[in-house]
Amino acid sequence: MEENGSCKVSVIIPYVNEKIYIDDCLDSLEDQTCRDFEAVVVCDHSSPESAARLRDRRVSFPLTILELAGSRTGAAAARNDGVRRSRGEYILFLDCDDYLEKTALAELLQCAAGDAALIQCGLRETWYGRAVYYGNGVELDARNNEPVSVQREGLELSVLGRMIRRDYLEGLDCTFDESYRYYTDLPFVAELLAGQGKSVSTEKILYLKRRRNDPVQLPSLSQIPDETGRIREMLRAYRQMKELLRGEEGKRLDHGFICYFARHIAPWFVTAEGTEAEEVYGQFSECRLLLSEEAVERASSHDRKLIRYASRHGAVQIARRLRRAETRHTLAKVIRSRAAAKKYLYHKVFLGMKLRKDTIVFESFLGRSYSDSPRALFEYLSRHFPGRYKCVWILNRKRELPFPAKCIPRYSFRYFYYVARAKYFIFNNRQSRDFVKRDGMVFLETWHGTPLKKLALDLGEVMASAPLTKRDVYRHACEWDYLIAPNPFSADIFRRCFLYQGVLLKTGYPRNDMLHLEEGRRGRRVEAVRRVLGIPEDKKVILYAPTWRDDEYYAPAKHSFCHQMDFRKMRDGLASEYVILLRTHYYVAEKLELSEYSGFVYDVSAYDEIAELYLLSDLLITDYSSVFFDYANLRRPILFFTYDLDKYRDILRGFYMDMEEELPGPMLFTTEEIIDAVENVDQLQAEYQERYQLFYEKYCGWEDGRASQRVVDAVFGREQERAK
Ligand code: C2G
Repeated sequence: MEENGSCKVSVIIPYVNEKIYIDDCLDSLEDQTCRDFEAVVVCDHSSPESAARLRDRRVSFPLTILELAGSRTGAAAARNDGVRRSRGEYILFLDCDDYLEKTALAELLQCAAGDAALIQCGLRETWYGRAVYYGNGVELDARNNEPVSVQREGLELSVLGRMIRRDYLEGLDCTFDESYRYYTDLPFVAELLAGQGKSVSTEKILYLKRRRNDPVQLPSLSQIPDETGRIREMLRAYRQMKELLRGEEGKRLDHGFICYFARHIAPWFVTAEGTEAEEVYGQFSECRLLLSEEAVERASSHDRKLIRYASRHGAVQIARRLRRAETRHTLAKVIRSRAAAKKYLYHKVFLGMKLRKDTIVFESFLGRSYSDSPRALFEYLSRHFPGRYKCVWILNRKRELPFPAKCIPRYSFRYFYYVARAKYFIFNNRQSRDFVKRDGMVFLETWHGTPLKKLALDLGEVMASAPLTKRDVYRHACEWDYLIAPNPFSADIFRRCFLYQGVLLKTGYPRNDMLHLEEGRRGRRVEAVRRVLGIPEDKKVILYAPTWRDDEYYAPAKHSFCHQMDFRKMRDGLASEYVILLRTHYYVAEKLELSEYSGFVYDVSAYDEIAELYLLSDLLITDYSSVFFDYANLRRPILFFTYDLDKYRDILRGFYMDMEEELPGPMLFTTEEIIDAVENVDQLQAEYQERYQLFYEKYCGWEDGRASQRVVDAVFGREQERAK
């Protein structure tokens, strides 16, 4: 920075309330190899808390924080004020949720070579913040981390990743048009390009544009549900840009317009109504007159036909044409694919049939097992109200059930039939994407564990295969009528992490009723399980039940698992007294090769009911799985094999509790430590006795063996009352 306050680059950052992003943004400036810059953050009516977060930041570069005054708002106004109040020879706009590579400013300046007016770099879209993006042992999914070409096309002209020489900008008297909300960049960049200043670029990716994973609580402009507003602005921007751009830029613009029409405007007409549709069509017609015939000729056959049709017909006819095309397309799919045929029947036929008032559909762990709270509730209902309900179990592998029920595989024809027509649903995970909640349906979500690891909308980064999980979870939770909480801790978290509005059943978990059976019945059940699994009578049992890793997957809900327990050492140390039941998480698709340890390690991953394995085992080893909250009901020893604690806590998930303070057993990091702990388990039990008691009171206090009854009374009792 010079004496007079001028510097090479001014980085202008508009900011509203995105306090979770601003640290990464400013850290990336802190790390710049070029030090000759200033940052100007313009607060757009930020909340006091967000503004305070910003002001509390200590930085080693000149940082000016401005407030947008009066009623002016939006990125355009913030950027204009930022330019006015900054002093740099060059200007770079950085969104507050984005960040720069540490050599970005140095490389852009080098590229400028002193005389370029516009300097552009490569930009990459990523779902992740810096900690994840720069590694820390996490494999980033290429699909979720997309490079965007340097020369973005047509209507995608963005100011991001372009550095601008101030005297060029001022010479053109170019400012952002503050009447735009969504596409403020477009006319601005068009004006810069039309100014014919020397333009240079580097392919190198220096700008990281962060995609937002929480469109519910913190949507980006493109995620705000206002397609109409965006389309109207785009049509306005096109006309403005058309006056400015000629030659190659003009051609790209027209090409972009045709694509935008086919992808956004034409489909919008299908759901748009009345005068609004007519007005947009009017705007489109004006744009159409400006569009070059050459661009239309060059468009893809589909886009060319569509835009020509749209030139001669109104909004209603365009919508009709698209609907007909959609129907043809769907029917062609239905003929080719059974999956499409099932969905077609579901939407067009089954959903139109009457609800079956006595039918209950049960699903546990995505149809992968007959287990958990849905099983406990099914057995309770069948025992206490025999014949009262028609029960349907979604089960991918057929089994003999102890009470009458139809078994149907997930996504079979019958699945779609019952899911469309049943009145009641008892699921322990989320419903499928296709599920349509009809009036009169009652959805009881049991969920499947007290959360240790951060969940749903409480997550920071989403490391799982579906980056928009938060949006999906929220949509699903809006359809739940009842949700079970196993303890007060979970009740608080569930309300918040799902933004849940329905009835919260503070009952404890039906799945844990079994753990409170009286001694005799419990003993008989244990012996039966021991026989089925072939576990020798004279051996004590260790249940090892780890959870899944968000970043290790083949596909959604199909994860890999690379176990870190050295079974050879475990066998050498413990086989005379113990056997191990290895139970992988239901998301793990891998079949582990364990033949070498036969007679010592038993793979019980396919066994339906983990609670029966709890009963059989003498001690539990887990990592971050919720299994230990349930196991604690038995007051037996628990060890935590947390070999990847730092990564799991800081990158993959984060936790709701301080594990060092609260866990009812020790955290262990190597196989040797586990063997040692097992050998001294009685001593450990004594050491952890007090903590275990506190843990038990806090997390198991509602469990007394009668949760199923409480849930059935609350849900079915209430629904019967309503029906009267
Ligand atoms: N589970 C199992 N075997 C494992 C791990 C889990 O049978 N090896 C079952 C248990 O019933 C457990 C449930 O799956 O309670 C949930 O497993 P978690 O490991 O806790 O992971 P997740 O499915 O991500 O659920 O609120 C709880 C969270 O949602 C965690």
